[in-house]
Amino acid sequence: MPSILALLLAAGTSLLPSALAHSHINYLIINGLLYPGYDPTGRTHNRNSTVGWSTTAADDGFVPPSNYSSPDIICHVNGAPALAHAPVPQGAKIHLQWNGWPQSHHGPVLSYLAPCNSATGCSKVNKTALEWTKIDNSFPALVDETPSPPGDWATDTLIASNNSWLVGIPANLAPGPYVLRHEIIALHYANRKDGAQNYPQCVNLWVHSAQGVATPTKTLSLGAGLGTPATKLYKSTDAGVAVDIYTKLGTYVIPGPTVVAGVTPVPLAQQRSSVPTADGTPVLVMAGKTVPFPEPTGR
Ligand SMILES: *[C@@H]1O[C@H](CO)[C@@H](O)[C@H](O)[C@H]1NC(C)=O
Ligand SMILES: *[C@@H]1O[C@H](CO)[C@@H](O)[C@H](O)[C@H]1NC(C)=O
Ligand SMILES: *[C@@H]1O[C@H](CO)[C@@H](O)[C@H](O)[C@H]1NC(C)=O
Ligand SMILES: *[C@@H]1O[C@H](CO)[C@@H](O)[C@H](O)[C@H]1NC(C)=O
Ligand SMILES: [Cu+2]
Repeated sequence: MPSILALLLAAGTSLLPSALAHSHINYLIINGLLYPGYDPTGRTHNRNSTVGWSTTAADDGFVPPSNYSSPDIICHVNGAPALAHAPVPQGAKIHLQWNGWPQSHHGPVLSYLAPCNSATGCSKVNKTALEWTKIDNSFPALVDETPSPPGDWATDTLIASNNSWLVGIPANLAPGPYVLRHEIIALHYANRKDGAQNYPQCVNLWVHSAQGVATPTKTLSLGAGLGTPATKLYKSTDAGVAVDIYTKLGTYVIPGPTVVAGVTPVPLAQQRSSVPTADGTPVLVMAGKTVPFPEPTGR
């Protein structure tokens, strides 16, 4: 598909189907433990063991800039909270496994956290009220334009990492329930009106203190005015959204707010060494309680 797309782009045609191969997060791995994501394309889910938010994006499609102020930009089309949370120690690196990614769909890879501020977690959270803080912007998203644009982007690193991304949870993040909003912005059509494509994916996490690690001196508390509602993250006129990646850019302005002070994303160079193994028995957090992992269905 990428080569056909490249040919069609080169020919300047507008006869492309609107829904080419897209993707979702199939699963995540935290310290060797695997948690199922939500597959909108028809897999049967045991909602008790799925930490990925459900969506109705059955075509694995995207949210366009014209919908940046719609609730669909929060956690994808009709996004609804997962019941379960993956427990994650402060400072852990989370491996997010996308179900493939088309090479032509160059762009940045972004990650945000929003606290749920509830003893029962995120399963009933009001998504419009979530305040998002950026913890990763894939800096630099545009890696190399040689020998010719569009060149090498964060998505090319993601593809080279078996379609995965490593997100570091800040070591000093206040324990509790959070939604992780992970997103790719594909820019292959961003030179057209309303052409950028946002692929947001949400998963529930329950952050706890890491055993055997000194308590961080300064706790990172998110939300309460520090974060941004997802419907206010981007504008269709943003320099990093309305952009022609087929001309030489030199630099690229990553959309959205900057990464919160004191948090260092996993560098691009370390993304590629991310080949995880998953062989442990995970537990989940449901309504604030740690529970055994139910039999997953249709993994
Ligand atoms: C999900 O959990 C609820 C509450 O514990 C239980 O009643 C229900 O049977 C579970 N469903 C599945 C499919 O495991
Ligand atoms: C944008 O949002 C509107 C209103 O919710 C919806 O009807 C439309 O399908 C959305 N467009 C896309 C491409 O998702
Ligand atoms: C959800 O949050 C939004 C934004 O804060 C608010 O306007 C709305 O009333 C809330 N909805 C419910 C059902 O509480
Ligand atoms: C690459 O990802 C696929 C799922 O898309 C997975 O089945 C496979 O085990 C992964 N390979 C490695 C080396 O992690
Ligand atoms: Cu596509």
